[in-house]
Amino acid sequence: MITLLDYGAGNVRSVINAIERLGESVKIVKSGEDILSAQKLVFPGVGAFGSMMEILGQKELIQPLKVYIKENRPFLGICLGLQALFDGSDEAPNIPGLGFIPGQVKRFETDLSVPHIGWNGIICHQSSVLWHGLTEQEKFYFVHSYHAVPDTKDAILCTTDYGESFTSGIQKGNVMAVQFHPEKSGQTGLRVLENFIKTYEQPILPLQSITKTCLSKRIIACLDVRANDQGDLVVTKGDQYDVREKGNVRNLGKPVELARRYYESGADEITFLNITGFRDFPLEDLPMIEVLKQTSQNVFVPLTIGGGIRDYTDANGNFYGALDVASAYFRSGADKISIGSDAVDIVAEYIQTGKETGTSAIETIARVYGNQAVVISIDPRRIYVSDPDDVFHQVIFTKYPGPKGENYCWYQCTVKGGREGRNVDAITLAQVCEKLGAGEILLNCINRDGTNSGFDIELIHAVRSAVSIPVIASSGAGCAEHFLDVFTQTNAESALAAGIFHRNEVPIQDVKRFLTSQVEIRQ
Ligand code: 1PR
Repeated sequence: MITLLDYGAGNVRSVINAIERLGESVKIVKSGEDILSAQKLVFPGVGAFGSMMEILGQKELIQPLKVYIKENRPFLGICLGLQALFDGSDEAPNIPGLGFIPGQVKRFETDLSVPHIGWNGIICHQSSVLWHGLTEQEKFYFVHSYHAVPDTKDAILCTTDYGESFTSGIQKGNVMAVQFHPEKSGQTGLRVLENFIKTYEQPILPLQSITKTCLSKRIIACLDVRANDQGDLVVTKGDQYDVREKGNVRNLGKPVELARRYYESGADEITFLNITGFRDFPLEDLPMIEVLKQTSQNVFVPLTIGGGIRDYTDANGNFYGALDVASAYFRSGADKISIGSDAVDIVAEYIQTGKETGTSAIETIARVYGNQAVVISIDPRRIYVSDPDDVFHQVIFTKYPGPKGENYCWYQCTVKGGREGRNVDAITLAQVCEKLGAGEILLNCINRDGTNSGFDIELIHAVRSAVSIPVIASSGAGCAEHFLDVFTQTNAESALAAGIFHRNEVPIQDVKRFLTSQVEIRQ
């Protein structure tokens, strides 16, 4: 029996699913007594340090946790569950941590994008039961903006490089904690969890073979999901966002099955877009929540879900905030949510008033679940101009002139799946969303979507250069070479494709095989 400390933020469903997959049952902590009577305690933390410590305090769990840890009983902290062991965090300067390891949690200071999102390696410094079956070549999934800085080196279990070398694991006796997410790190992560759950005789140290770790570029499979005309939830795919062929919604498979296939084929992440979410409110459109729940039982890489995340009042006058929708998605197994149409309206209002309201979907969700959990999905379309001064938008010079020979274009943001344009450009949208607390940009391009003609490198380069959060390049992938193009010609951290994966034209393994030795990739 594993006792799990769920203080109410983020995706503990994945941790429960992973532990149950390993054949163990899970007991959720309801009171301090449950901590004190635990045989093995797992503490997955997500969100922000300050709110985590406050909630632990309100629930009177801090003292029992301190007692449990001091007694050197088996403990595995994950992500914020590692940071909590320290004296405090720069993220919430006046709120003390558990003070078990002397040191402070600090924000990354690097030119690289922050949050540090994706698959990175570890260099082991201590023997541990956690390392059974590992070779030190493995990659784990990280997602965080802050990292722990211990005062002394004795508790450092492993380190990882991201601009600087940082502590990615600590161990003091039976108290262990990792900054990465084992429950989201595929088979390798499950092995680490299993090593904690099952007691091995001796701690071991993997063969030391690497001296530096490197963040991989991520390959993401995207599933656009909607009900077809028969009412079945299907994965569909548009051609420049038109998902109908001869009047019918294209049906490329079942969402749960396809997601599982992509996980098994090596997808680094899976994204679901509920593409009719703008009209079918997700809390009334429960099949999508069910898809997420079922997927997270079998898929142990990060899941993002988008569609319909906005404030909503139903026919009976009941109000639901965007945070309620996001919370339902997180509880069902999502690690990140993506906001499309609502982000455009939020930014349009911001441009008019110049003020942050503190109440937008981006701000409210980021406050509770952390910036890394908020992705902005942009659906831009090219608008050509002859002279950059013709419009107030951020304009780029293009190598591919418009129909009248125009040498410039801006990228108009659209809402409702490209049905309506707004007077906001994609570069400004990305910048404002970063300012409001978004942690990542999913950058589609209507002109390229479903065309197999390659990513819009000009758009991706322009947006990635304008923000310091990670960018997912999307739309237009037609062959493995297109992934190499986007990774070598822009600084995008990841690339997403749909059509070529769904139709099995270019399987994920082929993309990865092609990129190996040219780009850092998770094998
Ligand atoms: O506006 O917050 O409700 O979110 C709706 C979400 O649904 C948005 O993220 C929006 O991008 C998406 N969406 C809405 N309509 C469509 C459509 O296709 N008719 N899909 C749609 C957008 C774009 C990508 C696609 C890539 C790669 N799909 O997700 O997967 O372009 O495709 P490719 O590799 O085949 O070229 P809200």
